[in-house]
Order: sequence, then structure tokens, then C-alpha cells
Amino acid sequence: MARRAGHWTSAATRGALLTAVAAALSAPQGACAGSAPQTAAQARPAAPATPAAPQRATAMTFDAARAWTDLQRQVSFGPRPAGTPALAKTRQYILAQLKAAGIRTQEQSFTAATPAGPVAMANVIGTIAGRRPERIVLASHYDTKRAPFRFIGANDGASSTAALLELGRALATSQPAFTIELLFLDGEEAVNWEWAGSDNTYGSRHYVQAGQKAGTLAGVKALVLLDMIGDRDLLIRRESYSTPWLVDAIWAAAARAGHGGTFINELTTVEDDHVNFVRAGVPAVDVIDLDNPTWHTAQDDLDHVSAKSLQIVGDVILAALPAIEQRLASAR
Ligand code: 1BN
Ligand code: ZN
Repeated sequence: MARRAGHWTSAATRGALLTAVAAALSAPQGACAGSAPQTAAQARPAAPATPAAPQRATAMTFDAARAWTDLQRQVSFGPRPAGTPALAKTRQYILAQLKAAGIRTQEQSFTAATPAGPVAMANVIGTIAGRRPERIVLASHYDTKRAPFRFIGANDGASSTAALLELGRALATSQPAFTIELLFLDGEEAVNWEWAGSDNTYGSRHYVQAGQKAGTLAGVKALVLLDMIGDRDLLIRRESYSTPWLVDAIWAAAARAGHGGTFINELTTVEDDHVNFVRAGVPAVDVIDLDNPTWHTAQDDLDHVSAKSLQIVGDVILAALPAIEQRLASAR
């Protein structure tokens, strides 16, 4: 199942990145938020004039068999709505997996005011230190929808969380240029059946507000949100709230990797966790497959998700990260 997705730092990429990083270090911070859309091709810097300093080049491998195990384990905990013991178990599983991969962890606990009263929630953050402190955040919600039937969220909740854990393992020893933050969000799902008003995305709203208060959100240069990426018939459209250059970078990587049939050029619109980042001025993208008949049904189960879909998305995100870094490093 494992497949080599590419090198974080090939000699050429590394040299180009170092050149761009040097230029970017003298540029004003936060300059990329809200800047004009640019294609990934335009963002690619020229080849370096001088060879890069020797660094460890780590091959990054997304192993969908490991991700599949993560997905199965989450499903084995049963329905996992915010505030339940099953979600607390899921959180402990995520923390244990991050620690086992040598990734620094934090819990961000808060109490959300929901239509059902106060609910204790917690985001989980894993940090992979990069050569510079500015962060690229990779995110997924890990809660599942409260439902009047047994909803286990194999796709909606477990698939993106599994992919994020495996991306963490792949990136843990890669010495990335930007710090990579793995953000496992609580409370994405509405407590009421309908998604309306502020009854949704509790975890991302808390993360953004806390970062604004502490002055740390300015260090988040991009957010890549994964959601419902495990469907057997995976089909991912460009999402219209998402920042165009980030969408371009991911879709270009998908096309290069031969996954243009999965990452298609049609548009869809979804209010998801990424919207809270976009509204706060952080470039953000939602990689989401909304086109599945099992969404919020009892059929969102192991029979309707596949390891192959996890592999495609894992490979594409790993392949897109260098272009995202290049764009950020050359932003003025
Ligand atoms: C994603 C997964 N979402 C809910 N579960 C967000 C969403 C909101 C999807 C509204 C469709 C409509
Ligand atoms: Zn959902």
C-alpha cells in the first residue's frame, strides 16, 4: 500500500527554498493574506545560483495501511459527538499516536455554548518544528455528528483524522522549511440537526479567537483542511470560499500526480472550519468530497470508505506542500 510521495527537500527545491526564504525574511509579515490569486506555476521560483547548504533530505511516505488502521480504531470507539466519552477516547488515541511519532502535542480545552447547553471540547495540536517558526496548519475535525441513529462517521470525521495522523508520521522527521501544525478540531458538527448560525465549527472558532487574542494567529500562513476524503468514489471539487492560490497549488499537484480525475475543476461551496480562518485573513482551503450519498447517514461506515482514497489525498497533500512553501517564502 505504501507509495513514495516525493522528497520534502530535493536538492533543487531546497536551494530554491533557501533563496526564497532569505528574501522573505526581510519582507513584512502576514503580507500574503488577502493577496492577489496566483497560480502555482507563477509562484515557482527560479533555480538557485548557488548550491544549497547540505541538509538531511527525508523521503516522505504516506502509508495508507497505517492510516486505515487509524480510521478503523476511531470507528471502533462508536459515535463520537463533542463532549462524549467516545470522543475523549478518540482524543487520547490521537495524542498517543502523535507522541509515538515523536510529535510535540498540546490540548486546547474550552467550553462551548451550544443549543444543548455548555459542552466541554478540546482541540488537539501536534507541532513539527520547521526551519522557520511560521506555520502551515493541516487540519481535520475529529468529532462526529450527533444523530438519532448510530452515526459512526467512517468518512465524516475518521477519514480526514486518519489522513492527518499519517501525514504527521510522514512529516515528523522531514525538517520542513515552515513549521507544520497538525490541528485536530473538536465541535465541527452542529449540535442541532441543521447546520445554522453559530451552531457549528466550535473548535476552529475557538482556535482562531484564541490565536487572535494571543497574537499567534499571525504566524499561521496557510490552513489546509481535510474533510470527508475517504469515500470509495472520491471526487473533490474546488471549494469557493477557499483561497485561490492554495486551491491552485493542490490541484496542480494532483494533476502532476495523475489524480486530475479525482481533483476536478468544478466548483462547490461549503461552510466548513476553513471559513473561520479565511474570515480572519488566513489563506485557507477545504479539501472535501461533498458528493456522497452516505453523508450524515448510518451508511457512513467502513463499507463506504477506502484506503485508496486516503492514499490519493495523502500523496497529493505531500506533493503540494513544497509549492505552498515556495509561495509563502516568496510572499512580500
Ligand atoms: C462537513 C462535514 N460538514 C458537515 N459535516 C460541513 C457542511 C456544512 C457540509 C453544510 C455541507 C453543508
Ligand atoms: Zn458532518
